[in-house]
Amino acid sequence: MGKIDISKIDTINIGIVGHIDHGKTTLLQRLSGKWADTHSEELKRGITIKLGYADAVIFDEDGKLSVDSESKGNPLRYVTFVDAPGHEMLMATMLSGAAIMDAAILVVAANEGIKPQTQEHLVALKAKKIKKVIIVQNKIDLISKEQAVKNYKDIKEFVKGTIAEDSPIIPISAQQNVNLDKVLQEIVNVEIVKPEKNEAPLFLVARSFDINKPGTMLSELHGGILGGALKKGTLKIGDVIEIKPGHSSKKHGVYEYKTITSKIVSMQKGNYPITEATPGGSLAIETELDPSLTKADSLSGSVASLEGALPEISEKITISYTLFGEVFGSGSHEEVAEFKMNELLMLSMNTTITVGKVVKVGKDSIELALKIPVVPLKKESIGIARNFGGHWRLIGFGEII
Ligand SMILES: Nc1nc2c(ncn2[C@@H]2O[C@H](COP(=O)(O)OP(=O)(O)OP(=O)(O)O)[C@@H](O)[C@H]2O)c(=O)[nH]1
Ligand SMILES: [Mg+2]
Repeated sequence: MGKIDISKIDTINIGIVGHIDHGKTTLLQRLSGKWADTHSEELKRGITIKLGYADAVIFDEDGKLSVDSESKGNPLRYVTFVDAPGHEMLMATMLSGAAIMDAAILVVAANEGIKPQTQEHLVALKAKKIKKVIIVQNKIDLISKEQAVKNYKDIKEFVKGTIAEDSPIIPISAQQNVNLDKVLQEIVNVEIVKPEKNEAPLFLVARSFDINKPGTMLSELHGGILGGALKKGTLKIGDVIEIKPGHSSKKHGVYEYKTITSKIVSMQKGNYPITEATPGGSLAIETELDPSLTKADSLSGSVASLEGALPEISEKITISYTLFGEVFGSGSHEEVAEFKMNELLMLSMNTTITVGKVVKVGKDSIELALKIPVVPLKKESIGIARNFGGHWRLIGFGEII
């Protein structure tokens, strides 16, 4: 990657969502030069299972946009693409990914049209309060001009009354590199929300790792790393942060959670070291923690802030809710029934997923007893899913009250 000063350009996370096989990972590969499906099961089955990540810098060379690392042009934006799985069983993973997206590209294969997860992912973006959606009609190399026009009209009809009503719709072929500069232009057009001053920081942990190679000398060991997105406020090197729910361990068959406190040793936006972080894009934080505490995503789903700023974790929450008119994920257009006492719901909150039992049904709110406790941040948006024959389908969204 060319030499750029990351503190001088905007950083943004762009999610790539949509129905299975519509070409999300291919598009990410074309935009970033990286193939995100790397897990053996993903390669074997040819589908995305885990969230994929890839970084790119968008350059402007005499009005032509590119992500060419050799570009002598002007760097405009540092983008981290977050690739979501389209498989209907992996909705929870998609929702956790949506928590760290600043904006999203909804991929619709023009030869197949609107499919169940096209719908479900679009409502998921709404549930996660993502305001900017770019729509691409992919695989136009496979269809005639008439079919492309028909697909465009279908998409226009589909987005009526949704968050994507005024979204740009760009015909592309990810595989044949058609119109990808127009996608870059729309990414550059996404408005960057400036952080409010003096707000307590809120960092969502999407990944956590141990970056040390086996056999590293003790004096050269790096502390545990947290990867994710800063949603609010600022963080600086030297800040003492608190991570909740934190470390989980099983005692006598019951999970216990312990808040973790540590100091920020270093930070990176993409591949660039920074000293102070503001929202927008992905952030990696090196802590003083023993890396065994952060290895293998053990802290993903936690949230971090300055010491004392987060509420206590809770196994009981009350949420206000809005139900969708129909169940989107299955394609059956079934109506969403009201909540019932004792039914189990899957909740997506920040980057975490928990299952809760409905213990009280009010007029506009429900009370839930959770299996995994959460940090009950007020006003944080929650995706609500119900089980239909073994599949969690998104049925609405809510907020902790
Ligand atoms: N003809 C054509 N094929 C494409 C295009 N984009 C992607 N494909 C093919 O479509 C298939 C699926 O592509 P992926 O990128 O893996 O799809 P995905 O949306 O990431 O799939 P999941 O992650 O499993 O939801 C692959 O065989 C791609 O080569 C395109 O523009 N034109
Ligand atoms: Mg994929």
